[in-house]
Order: sequence, then C-alpha cells, then structure tokens
Amino acid sequence: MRTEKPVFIPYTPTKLSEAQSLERSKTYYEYMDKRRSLRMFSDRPVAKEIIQNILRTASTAPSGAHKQPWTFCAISAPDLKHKIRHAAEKEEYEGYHRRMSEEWLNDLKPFDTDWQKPFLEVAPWLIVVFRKIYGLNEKGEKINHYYVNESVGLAAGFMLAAIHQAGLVALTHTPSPMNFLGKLLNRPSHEKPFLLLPVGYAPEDAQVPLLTRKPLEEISVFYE
Ligand code: IYR
Repeated sequence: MRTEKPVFIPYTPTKLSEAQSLERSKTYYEYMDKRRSLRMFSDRPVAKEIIQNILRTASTAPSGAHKQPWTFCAISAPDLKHKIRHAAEKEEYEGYHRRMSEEWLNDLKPFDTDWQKPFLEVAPWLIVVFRKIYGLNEKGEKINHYYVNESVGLAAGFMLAAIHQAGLVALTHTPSPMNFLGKLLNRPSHEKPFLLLPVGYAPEDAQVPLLTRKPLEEISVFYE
C-alpha cells in the first residue's frame, strides 16, 4: 500500500525561439553526423575526470521506473586490458572461423575486421556497460527492474554522444559471447555485459570506412 505522497518540483526548460530551436537542431545534427566508430586509437592518455563526466552523462538517460539498471566499469589498468583483449580475441577467433555465417562475414567486408583486437590494449580506457537484470536493496532483497534492454541502450547512446562531445572516439564492440567480462571484472551474476567500448583519442592517421547514412525519406514517415 502506498503511504508516501509523490513529490513534484517545477521544471524550467531552456526557453528558445523557434529560430533558435531550428538553428540548434541543425547544428546538433551536423555535429552528431560527424561521429564515427573507430577501430584504431591513439595511446594518448585520457584524464579520469573526463571519463567520469561521460559516465555521469550516460546516467542521465531515462530508465524504466527510474531504476537506472546499469553499471559502468571503466578500465585503464594495463594488465586487465591485456586479459580482456586476449579473452575477446579467443571468442572472436571462434566467431570468425566457426560461428559467423557466410552472409554475416560478407556483410562485414566493408569494415575490414578480423578476430584480432589490438585496440583493446591501445585505447587508454575500456568502458564496459552492464545491464542489471534486477537490483538489490540494503537487506539484499531483489528489486524489480523494467525495460532493462531499452534503458541500457539509451544510456549507451547518451554515452556515445558524450564521448563525441569530449572530442574522443569509441567503438561499440560486442565480442560474442561476452560473459568473460563479468568474470574478469568480478561482477555479480545479475549484471550482464551489454557493450564493450574502447575509448580514446583518434590517431593522427585515423581512417574510417566510406559509408553513407540512409536519407531521412528512407528512415521516417510523417503523418500530418
Ligand atoms: N564481433 C565481431 C564481428 C562484428 C560484428 C558486427 I554485427 C559488426 O558490426 C562488426 C564486427 C568483431 O568485433 O569483429
């Protein structure tokens, strides 16, 4: 039975004219359109405080019943990055040689990927996003979480935008299966790895595959 009354406080959004809204929406689109996934990184260090701010931004994402069902692990320790690289490469080797279909391998040709993942050691930080399938209260009792995949996907999107805003680059890497990450990072069994993001600065000679994005007409339908 509910005993406490919900508390509401005023919300004061930034007030903009229509012209300002138009300008800012366009500028932000053009800025975000510059974001690319990178598979190569500079070994230039990235200050911990920058990573902390990125994680704070990710945690501003909406979540089911505001349960915030995520844990973000940030790794700069070289020995741990080394272990993660080797465990990831072991799974990726299996993937490229046995698990992935002919069609899948063909679809990946434009990216020129293979089982080797040196960027997992070169990038100064690895961020591992975990989804918490349930929470625990102070007494160790289970707390329900809702829409965990959607919530964690949103947080990961906010994180990628924050990484871009900080002038850094990342790769949304999902070595499959990823359960080695929970083991190496000592996470409890109700936390499941969702995404592994190497994060750092782009190297001077960075290259990305020539890709285009679908035009608005192809990805949207307006009902006016
Ligand atoms: N996990 C592999 C394969 C891979 C799969 C997809 I879907 C990609 O968009 C890219 C790679 C790897 O990381 O190489």
